[in-house]
Amino acid sequence: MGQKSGKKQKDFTQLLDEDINRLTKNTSYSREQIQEWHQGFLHDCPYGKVDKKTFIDVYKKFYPEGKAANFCTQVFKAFDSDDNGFIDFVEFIVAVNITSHGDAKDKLQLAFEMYDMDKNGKVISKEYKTNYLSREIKTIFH
Ligand SMILES: [Ca+2]
Repeated sequence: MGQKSGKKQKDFTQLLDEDINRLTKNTSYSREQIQEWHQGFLHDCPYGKVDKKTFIDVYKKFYPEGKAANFCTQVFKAFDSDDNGFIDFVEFIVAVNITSHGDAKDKLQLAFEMYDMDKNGKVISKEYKTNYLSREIKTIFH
């Protein structure tokens, strides 16, 4: 779809074996969990990556009173480890894992639900999410 030829572009929708190996090595998640998250990630992000605008839009739902843009720019930068302007699945999982110290599975799930706004998966109160996420983000930047 109108992609420039000559430069090989990664297909962000594909979860390669090397990606899975990297994630199972660097996180506490199993291969099955990672594949499951990947399915959910693609459901919400069909191109397999999140750009800054989408990311900020999602965050605005948690922080409707403003400050979202500044705040999100920082978080986005932290997640986008190769600085290419997109958060891909591997970056997302690695970043979430970094912010998770004990209860990794629950925290991943919670973070993932940021991208799960349109699905009626689990019911967690908005207030709880907001408090939880702001605490997590403070941890990253302290
Ligand atoms: Ca990136």
